Amino acid sequence: MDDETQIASILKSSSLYPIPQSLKLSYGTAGFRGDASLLDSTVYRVGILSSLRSLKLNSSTIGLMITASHNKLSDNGIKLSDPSGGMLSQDWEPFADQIANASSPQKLVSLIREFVEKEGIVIGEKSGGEVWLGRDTRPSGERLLRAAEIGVSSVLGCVAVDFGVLTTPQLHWMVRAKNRGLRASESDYFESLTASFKCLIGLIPVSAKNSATLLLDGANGVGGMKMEVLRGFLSGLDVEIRNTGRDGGVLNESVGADFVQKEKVVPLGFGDKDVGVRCVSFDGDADRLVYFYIPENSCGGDKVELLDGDKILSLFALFIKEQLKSLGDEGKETRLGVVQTAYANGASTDYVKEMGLEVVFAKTGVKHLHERAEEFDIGIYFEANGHGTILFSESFMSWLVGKQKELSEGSDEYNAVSRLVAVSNLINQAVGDAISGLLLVEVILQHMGWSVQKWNELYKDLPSRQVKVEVPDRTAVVTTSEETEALKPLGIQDAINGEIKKYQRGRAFIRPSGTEDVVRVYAEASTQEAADSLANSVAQLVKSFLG
Ligand code: 16G
Ligand code: MG
Repeated sequence: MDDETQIASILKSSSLYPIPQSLKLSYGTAGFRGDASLLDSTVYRVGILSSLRSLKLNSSTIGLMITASHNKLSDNGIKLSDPSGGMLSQDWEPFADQIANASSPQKLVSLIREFVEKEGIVIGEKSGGEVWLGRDTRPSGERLLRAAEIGVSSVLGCVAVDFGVLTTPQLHWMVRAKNRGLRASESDYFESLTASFKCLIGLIPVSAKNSATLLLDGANGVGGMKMEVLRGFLSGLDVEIRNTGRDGGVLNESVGADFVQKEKVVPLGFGDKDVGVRCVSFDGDADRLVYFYIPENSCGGDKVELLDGDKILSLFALFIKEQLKSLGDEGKETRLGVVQTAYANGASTDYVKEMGLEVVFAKTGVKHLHERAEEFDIGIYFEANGHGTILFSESFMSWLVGKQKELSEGSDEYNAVSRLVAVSNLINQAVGDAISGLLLVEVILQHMGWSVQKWNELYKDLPSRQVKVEVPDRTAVVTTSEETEALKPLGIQDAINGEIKKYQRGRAFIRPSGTEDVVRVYAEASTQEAADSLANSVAQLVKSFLG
């Protein structure tokens, strides 16, 4: 990159976005996050990176989303979508770290020059790079999006397209569709979801439909707002939307999927009047969902029965397995697999294994689960916290579509194939999507004729406890790739094993957080007291080995 015009363009625009003193950012598990007032230079620089990524990949479209998900309102962040709709390829993360932290415009230019040369990226007025931008409802979003636009267009031949307020999964879906040459606008997203939902509802065999109202907690964010739009197109789903952000509530404050899943208590706006009703919570950028209900015997308390990502995964696995069963021997040959993390409740893993499914474990973080799920014909992945989706391989899809043409309409086999095709269109295969996940849960519950309570009975969660421990250096903890065992500090795993042995159905692990400066401890056992006690002893071990 010797072109004077290009260098001048970056030097000029980067002087508009000086890096705040002592800012030290790391790309983290899913992009940069921090206090919104400090992020202008980061967003601008990631804009440049997105353009380079587009140019590297034959000018495919890249997505850049401004969001800090479930974090507080005053934070913000960036998530990137590769052309496939998945997360930015991990081999570009170190470059993201480097340019985000470059101390001056000159340093920035020299890092970019070096990288462009190494990657063989060709920059030119006519290169046609394109980056699609979206943001959540945070007030800082508009300003930061502008910084991203300037970053994108400071690379010659690259343009930014602003799609305004979107959920993170909408942007990923749109980017995926665009790069596949399909219709890719927000209304295409709504149309695609509506059509496949309608198709699945039409394929429900008997009228055992469970038509009771669903209550949605929108976390005062973008998800509730988009569900309101979608609701206008849908029939067959009665949903009441609360915490839309218009009624004075604050984004993610005592509301939303992260709050409900971690605290296991009712979000604001829900209470005694909702006992027994099926409820669902989205997180701030609507890429996570968990279900819950307030139990009969809650006696005015605020505890909820939680149906987390593991339970959603189990429901999806059951439904898909049922369809494959209708396909006889060919269905049996289909490789249906499940991907979980070490956080998956042991009872859910037992449940899917008993169903005869292959279960593999991946490191925490969507990008890791997604990668493993691609190994199957149909791969279902979920984190307990509600991030997850279903992937259908290209070869399986072409087999399925061929099969649909061969079969006679209305037969059991035909219906099963049609359901699978519709699921592949309904579920957002780019990334976990609270809206599309909700629609699939709802259609399966109607298909089964199940209430939320009946669904909850699929298995009973083992009691578990999570704690975090602040240590001087969390990177001293190194784990195996599945995060189930600690390799460092030496000796800690033996000590943890010694504790686990003391408990019936005991299981515990430690891992360094990818988003906070802490070591996380997870424990489960046959009773809550035992899980608490195991978690505490392991936390003590962490303190003594690392303190
Ligand atoms: C990020 C990840 C999430 C993971 C969490 C773990 C994405 C989109 N998000 O939020 O999947 O569960 O980090 O956080 O990948 P931790 O490392 O602090 O425990
Ligand atoms: Mg999120």
